[in-house]
Amino acid sequence: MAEIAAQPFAFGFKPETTALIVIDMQRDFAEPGGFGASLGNDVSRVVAIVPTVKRLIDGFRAAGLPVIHTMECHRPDLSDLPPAKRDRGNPSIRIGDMGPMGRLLIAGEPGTAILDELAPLPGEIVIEKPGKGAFYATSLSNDLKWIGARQLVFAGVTTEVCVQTTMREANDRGYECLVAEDATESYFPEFKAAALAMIRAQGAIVGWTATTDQVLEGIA
Ligand code: C5J
Repeated sequence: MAEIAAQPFAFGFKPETTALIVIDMQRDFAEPGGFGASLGNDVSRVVAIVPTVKRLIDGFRAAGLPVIHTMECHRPDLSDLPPAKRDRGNPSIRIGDMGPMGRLLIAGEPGTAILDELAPLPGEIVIEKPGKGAFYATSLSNDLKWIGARQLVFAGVTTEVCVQTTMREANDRGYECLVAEDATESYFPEFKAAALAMIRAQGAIVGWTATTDQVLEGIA
């Protein structure tokens, strides 16, 4: 077993069974006029982690390890968008409505795309997910079995919503999960801190946390 220096203790992994999952690094969460901004959030915190996420992706690619990307999005006919999700709260525009970057969080629209700097390479797995968790109503379970993954490293946004939900889903499915602390972000710094603390509490009850440098050192 190789190791990544991590909290609350070293993360053991086999390079041949380890994959990176980058959650929802989409224009809709990072740019003015997108879904995140429609909820009243300041998106600058998300933009700030892009170089770190890129470094992590580049490290996995250089080590020959799989990189999986997720995108939160819905079908154009909204058949996978429950009214409970669309109608909640009081956003400036709702999922499916036309915004400055196309229809909000709809597959194929410009604003729904992954940020150019972090774009998937041909052949990398891209999961389009209608939920906050990446296992719900997607092929992720099968894809991970197919590539033989057992340990998962997570990056992306937002820490306490889609990243943490997916980590919890993965943890319950028997994967060992680590989140790269500085390659994930929230619109709310206090939520990020609490999510990271929750994940690694009680002897890594959901998983481990480590810096991007620690992950890259471990997989090099
Ligand atoms: C949210 C996400 N926050 N990707 N989505 O609605 O975390």
